[in-house]
Order: sequence, then structure tokens, then C-alpha cells
Amino acid sequence: MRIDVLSIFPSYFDGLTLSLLGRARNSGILELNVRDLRDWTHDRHRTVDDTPYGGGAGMVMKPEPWGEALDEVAASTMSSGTARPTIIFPSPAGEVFTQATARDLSTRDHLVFGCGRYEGIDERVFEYAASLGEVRLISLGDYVLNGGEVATMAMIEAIGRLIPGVVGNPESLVEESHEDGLLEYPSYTKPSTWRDRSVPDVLLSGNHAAIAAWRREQQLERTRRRRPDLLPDEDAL
Ligand code: 6GU
Repeated sequence: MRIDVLSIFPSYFDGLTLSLLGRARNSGILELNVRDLRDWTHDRHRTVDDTPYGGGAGMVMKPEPWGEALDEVAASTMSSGTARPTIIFPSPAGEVFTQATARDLSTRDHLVFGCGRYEGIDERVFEYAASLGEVRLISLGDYVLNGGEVATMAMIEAIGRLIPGVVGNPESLVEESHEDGLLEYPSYTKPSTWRDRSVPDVLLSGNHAAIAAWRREQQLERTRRRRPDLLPDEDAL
């Protein structure tokens, strides 16, 4: 997979060279290019924002640098013969990002993340981007961040680990919170008693059917208590 990130704070993404995704980048599974949006400005001050038409607080990102940047990264997909890119704009006004979104996006050949700052990006940029690829506005949840960078990093980590070969043991992907629509069961390791707290007996029993049943019950119990919104309807499972 190829991922291009457009941002006025490219150094935010230095952390993606670490650990799992760093290894995927080195092994060639993942090509990640982080580009400074200001490289597509042409004035002395490398201006990317301006005041909003109609008035109001804050500044809006100008369309011209975005247009040139998107032309360049989308065109380089087309010349390499692959499909049109999926262009993602992180936005608190977008659809909510879930594990299903991550799964869907992990199958794409080319993702472009456009990180907005200030009060947002000129609306015509989204319309224009739709002529270059599939545009998705995606939110992490119902709270406000200062810009798209942190949201993009979260999405790249969630998507990247689903690309075959990025996570060493694929089984570790299926027994996780949200993969089967429920929260994860609790985990324990040695010692079997620690500070007067014992590991549940069933886990020491060697009875694999009983362990599987206990884990399932724990998943349901936790999900009912912490995240009832995830359950389809009362006791459907
Ligand atoms: Cl994707 N962007 C911003 N700026 N704020 C957010 C968000 C995204 N998701 C939740 N809050």
C-alpha cells in the first residue's frame, strides 16, 4: 500500500517510523510519504490560509496549495498504473471511523490524507478532490482536535496493522476488541497469585471448552456494562 500525507506539520508523523509500522515501511509492504503542504505555495510567506468569506472567527485553508498538492500525489498514482486514490480528509464533521472503516481502507492500493488546520479547508477542495479519487471525510469521534494530524496518525496505525504481513501473528488480530463486535476478554499471566489477587481458576483448569465459554461470557458482560451501544439487541447473542 502507498500512503501520502499532506500536512503543514509533517514532523508530527516522525512517530510512524517506530515499531510495527516502521518495520512495514522498511520491508516495502508500506510506502509512506509525508509532504509539507507549504511546498505548493508560491509566495514569500508560504501562505496556506486566509479569512473566511461571509465573516466569522478563524481562518480557512486556501484552495490553491491543496489543488496543486492533490494533482501531484494523485497523478503519480495514475502514472504508476494503479487505481484512483482514496482521499481522506480527517474532520469532526465526517463519518465516524470504526474497525470496519479500517478494514475497508486496508484493502486500498493508495490512500491520501489531507490534514486540515484552522477552521477548515475551502469547501471547493473536497469537490475538486472527488474528480481525482474517492473522497471520504472521516472523524475519530465526537470531540474536537486542533487539526487532522493526530487523527491521521490514529487512522494510519489502525489501517496499517491490518495490511497482511504488518502484524507478525495474524491470529492476534482476530481476538481483539471490536473485531467480533464485542470488547476483548480479560488477560492474565504469571504469577498465578499477585498481591493477594488470584487468576480466575478456569484459566488454570486446562479445560479449553470451559475457557472459551468463560471468555465469551466475559466479553458479553463487559460489553453490556461498558458499551451497551455495541450490542445488536438485548441478548441476541
Ligand atoms: Cl478527524 N479532526 C479534528 N480536527 N477533530 C476531530 C477529528 C478529526 N475527529 C474527532 N475530532
